[in-house]
Amino acid sequence: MKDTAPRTTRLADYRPFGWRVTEVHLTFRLAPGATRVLSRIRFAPLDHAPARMTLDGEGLTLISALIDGAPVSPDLTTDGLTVDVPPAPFLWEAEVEIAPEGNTALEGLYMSGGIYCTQCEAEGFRRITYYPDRPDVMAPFTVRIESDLPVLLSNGNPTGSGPGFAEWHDPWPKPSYLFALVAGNLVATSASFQTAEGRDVELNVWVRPGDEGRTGYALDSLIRSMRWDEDRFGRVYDLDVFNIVAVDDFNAGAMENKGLNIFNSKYVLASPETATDRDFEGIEAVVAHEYFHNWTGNRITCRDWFQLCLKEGLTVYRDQEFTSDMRSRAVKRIEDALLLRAAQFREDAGPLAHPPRPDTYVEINNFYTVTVYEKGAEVVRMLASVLGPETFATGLELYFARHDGHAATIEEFFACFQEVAGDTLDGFARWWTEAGTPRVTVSRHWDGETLTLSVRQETLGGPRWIPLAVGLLGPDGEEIAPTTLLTLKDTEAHWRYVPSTATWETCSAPNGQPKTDGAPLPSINRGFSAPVLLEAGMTDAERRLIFGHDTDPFNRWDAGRQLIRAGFIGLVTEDREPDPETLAAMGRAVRDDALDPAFRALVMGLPSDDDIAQTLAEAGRTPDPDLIETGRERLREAIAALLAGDLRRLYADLAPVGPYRPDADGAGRRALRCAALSCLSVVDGPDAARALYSQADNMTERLAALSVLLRLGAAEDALADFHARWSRTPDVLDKWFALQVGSVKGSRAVETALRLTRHPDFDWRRPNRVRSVLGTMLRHHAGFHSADGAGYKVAADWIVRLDPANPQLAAGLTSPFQTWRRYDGDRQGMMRDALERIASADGLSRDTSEMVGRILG
Ligand code: 0A1
Ligand code: ZN
Repeated sequence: MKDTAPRTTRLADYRPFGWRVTEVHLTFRLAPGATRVLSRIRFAPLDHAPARMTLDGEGLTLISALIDGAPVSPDLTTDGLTVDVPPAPFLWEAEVEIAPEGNTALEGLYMSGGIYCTQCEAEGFRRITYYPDRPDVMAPFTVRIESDLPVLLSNGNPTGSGPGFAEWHDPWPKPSYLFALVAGNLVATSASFQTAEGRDVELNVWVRPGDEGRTGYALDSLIRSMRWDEDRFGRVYDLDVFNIVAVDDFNAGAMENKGLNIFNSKYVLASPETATDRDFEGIEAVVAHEYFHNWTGNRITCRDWFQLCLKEGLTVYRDQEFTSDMRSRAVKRIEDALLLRAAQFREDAGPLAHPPRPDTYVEINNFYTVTVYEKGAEVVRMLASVLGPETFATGLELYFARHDGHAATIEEFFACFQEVAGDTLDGFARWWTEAGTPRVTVSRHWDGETLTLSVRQETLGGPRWIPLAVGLLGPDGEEIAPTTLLTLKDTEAHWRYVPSTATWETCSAPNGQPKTDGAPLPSINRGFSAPVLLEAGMTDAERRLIFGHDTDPFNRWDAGRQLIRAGFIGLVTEDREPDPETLAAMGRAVRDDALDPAFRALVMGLPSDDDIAQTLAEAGRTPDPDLIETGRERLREAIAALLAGDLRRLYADLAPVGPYRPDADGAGRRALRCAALSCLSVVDGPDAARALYSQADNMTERLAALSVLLRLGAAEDALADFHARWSRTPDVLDKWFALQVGSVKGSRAVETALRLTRHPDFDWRRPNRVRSVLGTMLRHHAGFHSADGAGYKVAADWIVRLDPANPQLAAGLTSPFQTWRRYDGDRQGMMRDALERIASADGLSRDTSEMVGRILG
């Protein structure tokens, strides 16, 4: 049983465990309904060890317990046990029984399609056996698995196997959240990799028989990640094998268990026919992310869960760098900024706001957030830019050397950089400890000769270091000052540009009457150097200059987006026609063959409905989801009308020239071609999409075509065809479900989702399927917020229904409610009712009740 009482864990209460664990030996006798787990664990008391020891344990049936060979009778509680222990090193032995088959929460040991697998982060190991289930207790593990299944895997290196058993030993001390076990009928695609230290490593990607033809890209991504981490960060792999296993039922994307990464099959299985370009990019990034955790997370782990961003922020930073090196750095930066602004800024602006390193939590599973991951990565990226690449690299080396084999804190990480920089870097650390997105205002003063920038920050919890990359453009858009990093350290600072030395120097506040003639134009926050809300007071003409000419691709894209967003808002709030000059500028970029097609596709991407709603809310207005949805259609029509000729030409010119390859160039061309198709369909109807659907040799184009057909209400045949082809391929069928909900108008999204929950292929026990249908509905702005409240009702019904089976899944579905205070009184009332109904459900999990409680405020 879950403890439903809200029990808050506080960073300030951290105390080390009283014992060291010197050895862990586990034996698993696998059976679906009654698995026996035998543990032999050696504990050695530390100075402060009390006379009684507490171990975590949830849902375990204790069969026997011994200390130094003598039976003991621990006191059992709902979340563990306590037992008297000797004041000297001792051996704890326990036998427990668990039922993996009935484990629908997918934490601990569970079964997915006949495969035994584990998920122990954050606190799943306590559902496997009694243990100090906390990341600062690190120990070497030896595991014996007894089962007739053909493939039996655990962490570390294989040390023996025979009929009905296999043994594994992991020499690297690790916390229990990195424990893993897999057993099943699986097949591997394998390769060998020689490390820079000369170690031969066997690499395996394990999948269900029949899926082995779709493992090549994951394996190749792994090999590239291993080489890259050696080359770029000097990190070398440290075991004889590295196993990846794909399972269909998984709450998250993947998990970095030492030497045995377990993946949601969505991030492993791919072929041109089944996976989109986005899927390929996601697989490459997630494989890399999990692999990079071997050093940032596993060799050096977190002291406690408050330090989660120590491993996640740093590892996301590393995987972003990997993708930037494998693909286009500019495009990756834009994609990351899009995600950050859409999801993290939203989180920071509402009731779920928390710092990358929070200081309290009720359920740690609720803190695997965009703030911890993506903002955590931004903080590392800013640290790298503030210090410069060499000092950053030296600090990171020191961190690896000093903390290898330990459980560290953000302070310890930061201290390494302060030490090599010889500076206290005061004010930088607030990025980790304070919530909220800083608002930065820049004003300009030109006296006819000198340009002065005055920069101010509005920040919660005191000023932070804000690194702004700045360049200057001349009147024709030519670059007259290269990118320079200006780091704002106080609430306000002034810099003036000195052309003779091409440098910026700090100065006092400018005075005198400003002039306008001949003033250079600053391009501020290039490359999104700081994750802030920037108000630079630019005119549309200045934005067009940056959009057309800046040397910084991020700011070019961003200026274009600001123009489009302004037009979108004007359309929604004042029924203003889109500005023809903006559309013309967009047309010039889309036509410009000198620009990367992927970049041009991003230029064509309109801000999301939620983005527009957020902008309106920030301006003190109440967003109307229907008006926003219609506004988007009108904007698309205007673009289509103006650019139809160009788009038709682009669509033809970008037709594939060879067989599909999932690389960045090909993906960019397809992204632009599909964007052109989608826009053109507004004026040309469904014919081109129909043709593409039937001719495409890849899922990217097929899915894009299907989405257009759905939007035009002309998808019946294509939908049936798609289902017939893929009904037995779960990861592809998920796309079929998601697209139907995501591609229809808001008024129909809810009824479509509801209808699909009754489809024979809908299975509410499968997280990916639930997220395809209900997750998509919740993210459909006009659908979820439909005026009759149907979206809220369906969401609440399903959250209440899913919660007892899978609390993590249910809790995750509550997050779209976080913006409820933005909307009109009727909608607010209906959302509050829905949230209160969830809150009052009998036996609601800690996961969901914490989320709902925080959202309601
Ligand atoms: N550490 C993994 C993600 C992960 C987190 C939590 C989970 O269950 C609560 C599962 C996986 C990563 O960063 O990839
Ligand atoms: Zn991670």
